[in-house]
Amino acid sequence: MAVLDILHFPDPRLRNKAKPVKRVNDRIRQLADDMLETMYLAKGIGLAAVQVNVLKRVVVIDLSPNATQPRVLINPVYTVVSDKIVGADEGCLSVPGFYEPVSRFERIQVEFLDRQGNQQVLEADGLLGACIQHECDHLDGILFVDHVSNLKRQFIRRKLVKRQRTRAE
Ligand code: GNR
Ligand code: NI
Repeated sequence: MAVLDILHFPDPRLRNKAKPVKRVNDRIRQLADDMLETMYLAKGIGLAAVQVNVLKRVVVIDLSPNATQPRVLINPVYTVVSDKIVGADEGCLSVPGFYEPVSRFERIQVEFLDRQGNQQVLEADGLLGACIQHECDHLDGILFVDHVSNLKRQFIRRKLVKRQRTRAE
């Protein structure tokens, strides 16, 4: 296992698009395990491979309070079950310290490969539904700050650039 470095907004590498996984092998399983370890250490509920600069369509999620329900979603694709829009505060490990309301579809169905490479289907709403939409965005180079106003995004960008400058000194 290994802890990976998480990229921070506005790092341009967060805009890269991930490629589908062709075969779920031990390398992919190792990546998923490393991503879970990284996510747990950072106290997040989800992580997409693009955030650790790996351009593969791999997502890990665990909403349980005690890190007991790790989910691995490979090549996730969701369809909208309820196109009602709901808003809830979101944060992101790549945008540390900022939380803003984001509009998402109320209920989705997601198809993906699990860590054995078996096809799975899951319906989700609430926090899990929002988290899956947030992670699928990452795989296409989209961040939650793209869903808030330009003013708020520029504000967050400036604060993070400033913080990264003082960290680098
Ligand atoms: O830890 C996270 N919390 C969260 C809260 C609401 C909606 C989405 C998320 S995902 C985020 C972790 C992260 O950055 N995943 O990409
Ligand atoms: Ni995120």
